[in-house]
Amino acid sequence: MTTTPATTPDSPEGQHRPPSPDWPGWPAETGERYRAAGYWRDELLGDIPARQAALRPDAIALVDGPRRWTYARLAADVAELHGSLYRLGLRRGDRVIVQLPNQAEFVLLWFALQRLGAVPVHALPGHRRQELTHLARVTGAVGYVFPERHARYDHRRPAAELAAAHPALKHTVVVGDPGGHVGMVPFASLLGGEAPRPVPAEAPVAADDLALLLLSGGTTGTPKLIPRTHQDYGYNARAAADVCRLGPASVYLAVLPIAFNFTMSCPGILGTLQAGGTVVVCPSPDPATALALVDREGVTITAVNPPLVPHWLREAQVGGHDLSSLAVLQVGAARLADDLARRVGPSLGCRLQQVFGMAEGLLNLTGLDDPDEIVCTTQGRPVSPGDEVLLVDGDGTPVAEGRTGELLTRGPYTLRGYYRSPELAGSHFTPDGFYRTGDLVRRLPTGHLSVVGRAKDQINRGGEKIDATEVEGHLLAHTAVEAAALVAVADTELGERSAAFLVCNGPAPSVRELARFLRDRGLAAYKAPDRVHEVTELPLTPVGKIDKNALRQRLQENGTPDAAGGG
Ligand code: OOB
Repeated sequence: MTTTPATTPDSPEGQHRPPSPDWPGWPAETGERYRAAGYWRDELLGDIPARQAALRPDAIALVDGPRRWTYARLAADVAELHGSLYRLGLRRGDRVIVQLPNQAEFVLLWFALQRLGAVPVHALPGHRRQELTHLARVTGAVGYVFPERHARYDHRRPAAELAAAHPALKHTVVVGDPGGHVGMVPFASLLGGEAPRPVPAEAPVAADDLALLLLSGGTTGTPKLIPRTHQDYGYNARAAADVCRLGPASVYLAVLPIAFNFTMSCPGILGTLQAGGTVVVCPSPDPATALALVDREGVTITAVNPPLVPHWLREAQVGGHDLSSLAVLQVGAARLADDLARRVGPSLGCRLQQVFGMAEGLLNLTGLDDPDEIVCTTQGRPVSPGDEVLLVDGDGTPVAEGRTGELLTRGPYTLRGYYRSPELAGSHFTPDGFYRTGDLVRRLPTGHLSVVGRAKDQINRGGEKIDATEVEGHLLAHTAVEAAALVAVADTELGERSAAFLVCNGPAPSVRELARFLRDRGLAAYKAPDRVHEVTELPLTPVGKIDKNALRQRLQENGTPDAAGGG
């Protein structure tokens, strides 16, 4: 089913596609296999609205507050926006950084970019100058679409500065008022203006084209970019929608940021629209807002991360919402505690579905008919029979059945290499194309996986991934800091928070001071350490690397280690 020995022939000869210098595709014969099995289809993501509009023009496709789109209107708006983007100067293959919160414009823009064959780069709402500069530099993006303001942050001046620093970034589009910034295009002007004019025919978009670039949580110091194609991403959404049994009556509430792979296609927005259902955009994960929308719109399925779960359960008890339409609550992006998992069904009157996924590809879901014990204690099993899963020890040797190992995977929607990062091939992939997830996992005889730990240098802060190396680099730029190590500390609310161990040449900076320092350096706020511990030296392993296990152990043993500075 999901196991195939690492020795499966999978020669890299005759790659099907690209061949692109920017990212490695699947080997040609593997691609043929995926096509023959029906995983990959000759379908384009940009055609989803029009395809559904032909089947059910008057069905509701998209809801954002009081605004509602039938499939016919969605297809028409996407076509119009496609034309406007073309006239603006965007072309097939162009990369466009999209940094929008949860609003209908994200969905309209995304499909219009797909129609054009342009490639959305999914920035996260919290990303700031550091991350955006990196994305602009690596992708050579020609466009940037952002909100006027989000979470009390005005994006317009930083956007203008980003564009000024990157001459390739010619098109800045603001959802809202440009506020006097010359050259900034208001999104509204791209819709509802003149009658749509046909876009001149160009080389058609192909199903094996690059369709989008997702961000990886990263462990290498800078965010890595994940290439996804029309055929693999479409399959990702379809396979997930099948497990969730989505259909035209399904109503999906998009609660987590749309830019997340989870919300976009697991099955999320794409899976729901491919099935002819309705997507309701939730502007915030606030439980009262979300559960009121479940009630008002008859939501049948939605997705959250573990820290939100207790808040949702409490709101369900006290908020007076009618949640009878809700059939499935997906929970994923970080480990859900078994005890909390057991409370979901009884409290919300719906089925829990655990989701263990990654922007790189492999998606595991518990089934709607799985026994409660499996649903509450495992993180699901791969959604595709084409997913290959291998658990290995530190030497790369497969572990015995039932033992914990690092999860390696390859399959019809799992990347074969990062975008423009050939130097990562050796460290993140096996020679025969398996992606090394860095997750420590146990497998049950049923194929269900249980996530028990992590081999990668990352903190999972309630689903938000923090690359320790990246943050340490910034901490070292502080004049008081001589050495720095960032590790995860267990937290009842978020699962994990970050703790910085600092060797300082004077008084250690406080948590607040570091947060300000990192913000001024243009780093996303969630990456700032939650705790700071001043130490006289960092423990080293026998080979001279910082011994993070020893640091984590100190945190576990006494909470405030060494000459602790505290938070
Ligand atoms: C999702 O995607 P990413 O790319 O932000 O993070 C992937 C990593 C995994 O490698 C694993 O370390 C962790 O997040 N993770 C989980 C988990 N789901 C993800 N760890 C424990 N339990 C789980 N249920 O996080 C993501 C992508 C698609 C769907 C859902 C989550």
